[in-house]
Order: sequence, then C-alpha cells, then structure tokens
Amino acid sequence: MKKNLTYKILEQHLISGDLTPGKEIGIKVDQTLTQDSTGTMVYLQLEAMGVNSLKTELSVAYIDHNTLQTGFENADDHEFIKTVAAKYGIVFSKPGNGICHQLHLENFAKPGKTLIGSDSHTPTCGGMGMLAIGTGGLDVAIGMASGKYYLKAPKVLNIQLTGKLKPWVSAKDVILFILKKLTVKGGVSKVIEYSGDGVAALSLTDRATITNMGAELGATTSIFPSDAITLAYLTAQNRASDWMALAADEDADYDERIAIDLADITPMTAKPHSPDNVDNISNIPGLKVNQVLIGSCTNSSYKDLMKAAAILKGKSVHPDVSLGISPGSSNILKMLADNGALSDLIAAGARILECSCGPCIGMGQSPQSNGVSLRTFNRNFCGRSGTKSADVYLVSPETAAASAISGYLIDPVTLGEDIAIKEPTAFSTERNYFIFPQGAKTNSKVIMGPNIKPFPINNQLPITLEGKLLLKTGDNITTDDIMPSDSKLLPYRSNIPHLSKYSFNNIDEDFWKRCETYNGGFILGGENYGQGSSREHAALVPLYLGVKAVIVKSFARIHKANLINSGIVPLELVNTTDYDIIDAGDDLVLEDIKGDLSNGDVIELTNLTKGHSIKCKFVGSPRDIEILLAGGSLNYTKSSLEVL
Ligand code: MIC
Ligand code: SF4
Repeated sequence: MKKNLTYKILEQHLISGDLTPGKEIGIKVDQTLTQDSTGTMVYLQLEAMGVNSLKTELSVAYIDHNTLQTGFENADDHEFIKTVAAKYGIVFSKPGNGICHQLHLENFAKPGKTLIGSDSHTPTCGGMGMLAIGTGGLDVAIGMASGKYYLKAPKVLNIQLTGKLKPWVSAKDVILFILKKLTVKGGVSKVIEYSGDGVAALSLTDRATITNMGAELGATTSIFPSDAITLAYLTAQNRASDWMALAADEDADYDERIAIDLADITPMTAKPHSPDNVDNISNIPGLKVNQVLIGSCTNSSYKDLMKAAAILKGKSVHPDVSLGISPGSSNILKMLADNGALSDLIAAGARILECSCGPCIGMGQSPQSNGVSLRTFNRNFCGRSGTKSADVYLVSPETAAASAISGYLIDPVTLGEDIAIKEPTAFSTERNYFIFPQGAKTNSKVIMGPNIKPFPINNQLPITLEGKLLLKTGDNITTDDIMPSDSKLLPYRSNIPHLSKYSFNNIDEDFWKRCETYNGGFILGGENYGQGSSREHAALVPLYLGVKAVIVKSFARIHKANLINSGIVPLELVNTTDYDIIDAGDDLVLEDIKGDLSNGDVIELTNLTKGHSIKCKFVGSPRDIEILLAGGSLNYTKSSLEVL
C-alpha cells in the first residue's frame, strides 16, 4: 500500500491500536506545548498526578495570552507556570517573547515528530511536516506524564495544490477559500494533507498560516511535506540539523481528495461571525473600517509583517482607522527594528503592540460600538473581540494594510504592482526570553497565588443521571459561547468558581443561576457543538455547575474529548429530528446510563415532562467508556499511571 504522510508518522509513533480510520490508537508524544490561559490548569493537573519526571523529548510552557496584567492574577499565574516549569524541566517562554505557535515553529518544531498542545491552533507546526494536534489541557498533562496520547485514527483528506498564487493573493486567502468550500465542520475526524506542485510556491510560514486555520475547519490537524523550503527555513533559523525530507509516497492512498489551482484564488474575507462565512472582497464594496489589526498565530510571521510594512511605507493610516500590529515573536520584532520596517510602520501611524495574542483573544483593543474591525486573525465569533456589537472580518495582511490606508475594505490588487518579500537567509535567533531548565528539580518550590483555586473533579458515574434540560442551543456553538474569554475573564482561568458565573453569558445570562437552582442537569445542542478553542474550561465550568450530560446532533472533536475527560457524558441523538421534541425546562432521565455505556447499548433518554423516550448513542472507544465510568480522565489516569 502506498502511504500518505500522516499515516507514515502515525505508524512510526504507534503504541497501541489498529491504524484504521475511526479506531482508537495510542501514539508516542515527542513534544508538548502549553500556553498560559490553558496552562495553569494543565500544570495543576500534572501536579495532581504526582509524577516525578516527564516522558517527552521536549515540553515548552509559553506565556502569550494573559499578558495585560491589570491586577495580580496574570502575574501570579505566570509565576506558578514558571516555577512548575523549573520543577519538571520544562522550557519556559517569558511574556513578551511572542505567540506560542510562531515561537514553536521558529525554535522547536521538527519534521516527522509528534506534538500535542493545549491550544487548538497547535496544528500551525504542521507547516513544518510535524504531526501537531491541539488537545484539551488534561490530555497534555497526561501526554507529559506518560508520553502517550490517544486519538481516533483519522481519515486523510488530500488537498492537491497546483499553480501559483496571483499577485496580492496570499496564504490567508488560500485557507479562506478552503473554508468557504468545506465549512467549519468540513475537517472533523480528518487530517488534511497538502501536496502537489503548488506546495513549492508557498513559504514555510505561508504553509503554517494554512495549517493554523485547519483548526477552523474542525480538522484533527493539517500537514505539509518537508522539502527544500523547510530546509531553507530551518537553516535560516540555525537548525538545519533538525531537518529531514518527508513526503507521501507517490500515488499514496487517501480517503478523499480535492484539487485546488492556486491561480483561481482571489483576495477573500470571512464576514461576521464565522470563519467560513467567506466572500470575495470585490463583492463587498464601500465597507467603512474603524480598526485594522495585524498579528495572531495565523499571520504574524516575518514575511507577513514585512509585507504590511512595505505597503505602509511612505503612506499614512487613514484618520478614522486605528491600526494595531502584534508581531508573532520577539525575534521578528527585532528584525523589523534592525531593518527599518518598524520605523516605516510607526511613521505611517501604526500602534505597535506587544508580541502576544493580544486582541485576538480580546486582551485589549476591543473595537468601538458597532465598529468594523479587519483582522488577520483566525476567529471572528460574535463578541470575541470584547465588543458584542462589532463586526469582525478576517483578512490577509495585504488586505489589512491596504484597507488601513484607504479607510475602506479594499482589494490589495488596487495597489498596483505586487511587492515581493524575500525570505531571510538568517533569522535573528536571540533566546533571552526563554528560560532553559537544567533538568528536573523535583523539590524546587512551586509558587501559587491566591487566585489559583482547586479545579473540580467528578465522581464515579452513577447508575442513573437525571435533571432538567438547562439550556437548548442552536448549531455551531463555540467554546467561546460556553465559556467566554476577554480581558476581564481571562485572569480567572485558574479560578473555576469565578468563571462559572459567566458560562453561556452571551446566550443566556441566567444559565448559571438555573444550574444552581436545579442542582445541575443537562444541555441540548445542535450540530458541531463545542467548535473553536481547546479550552477545557468549557467542560470544567459546566462540571462545576453540575452538568451531567450534553446531548447534541454532533460534536466538535476537542470539546467532546474535554467532556469525556471531565466525566460529563457526551451523547448524540440517533435521530437528529428528536432535537425538536425536547424543550428547555423538561425533566430528563438516563435510567441506566452506567449499564448502557458499559454494554455499548443504545441509550434511552426519557422525557418525564413530555412522557416519551428518545434514543441516543455514545460514540467513543472502550477506553473513553472506562474514563466516563471512572468519573473523568484524572481519576482514570491516576489509577492507571503505573501501567501506562
Ligand atoms: C483561542 O484562540 O481561542 C485560544 C485562546 O487560543 C484557545 C485557548 C484558550 O481558550 O485558552 C484555543 O484556541 O485553544
Ligand atoms: Fe493566541 Fe489568537 Fe492564536 Fe489563540 S488564535 S493562540 S488567542 S493568537
């Protein structure tokens, strides 16, 4: 059989299971990454497991999300993560160093290795031929402790790229084009593997832009081959020895194939409020813009920022526009400072922000009421910017810079001749924002500030689950809906009791009160429930509020895994039309959930209010069932860590 690249890497890392799509497999984890907004929980869980040493080749803890420090909370979390990192021999990246995915690409990503990260955009490193998967935090903690990660063997969708991009069209337009074609559900249970002549026309960071937003397709991950361009990038990062050539066999087997001619793509934008609501920019004339932001793990590379600087050189930002730039890494910022591009950006009137996630996660720069914000980011969910009435459009750096000058959303093609940016042959490789550990120091002190509260742990699954339907939602509910994040809430990522009062706040402010009144209960959702971020707070907070089961038409991958990890039973409706006959407030019972799960039976949900029963199913592995019976992954793992 001719192998695709994904299965080559999986085969090399296989620890258990059968490499057949849909079956559970265990793989060896080479590297892990965490960021601070999910990281505090990861390291609390790691501590709770009581392990002495890590089983990974490399683990890195980045501080990039919660860097505003408007009170003591963020700084205390940073200190906690720094001291845990020292204890376990984890590399620590200080605030200001940059965004985890860009930094990992620059400093640590290696073709052919596996990486799991407590952030949904971990697949960014797939641009380097790495199998890089975003997971819930507990999976990363277990990955560090055991060196293992369990997942459903994916289907592989091959996207064959041919041709060359037209002037002013860039990698962001490619992934927006794909999102338009496949939608936010199009990648679920799949790895997206890129191949074809068109790959050679994309720089390493262009590839990373495309794999980064594979997360928005719901894909397990996305991957490019490792070739001469990968080698050139690694050489310029002074890491040529980390390179190896990697590609699928010729005529490799794939579950699905799509062909895209890069020359067919034009500048695109994702309109409010979903990354797949994509249109050609030329179809949206006369849109007045208030804010333009360039940065995030999608588009903050050297090439992206140099292109923006070249467009802005000698021009002025429109008087009605606020332009913000957040570079992906301190080394990129240093290079822009050294070569004068930073000066061009400042002269044009740009606001230079810290090298961090910043406005992408609502940490500052919220737009004005009813404002229009163009962002080179990856998510434009309603309210994520911090301003509920604002309209966020996702665009390329080229479109962003051109529009910042014009004051309107414009197609960069109108700027005339395209500007070519040369990839550097030597990147700046300063490492002063990193703290490299001198091995693990098991008795070094871990410092925990007063905002760090214990996280909830479930009990073993009872025979019967019963309660009220606390909330009925529509399709494509995001984890930003379940557990919103902004500059006011992010400081409380290690304080679940505080966060619990904001769960589903943008949809139903009284959700948490109902949970308290009825002592928990059930949630009913539509298709693709839990898409978006990997934040396990979207499971831990419902657990804290007493949610026992979530019943939906279909789930997004990471959120479903997080529910299982926290011992909340995720069920799917056998007939999705049954969704219509359950209403919020109904009293529901899963009479023998323990027996039904253990026996792999169809699960009967009785609606006491309406006096009927409907059928549900649990779609998961025998190991997932064991985890649910144990009351979540931590209970399960603690009891089995020795045998892992
Ligand atoms: C995001 O982009 O939503 C985040 C913030 O990076 C999240 C992680 C989080 O919620 O902390 C993600 O994508 O996983
Ligand atoms: Fe940070 Fe935004 Fe990337 Fe999430 S999507 S890791 S918040 S830059």
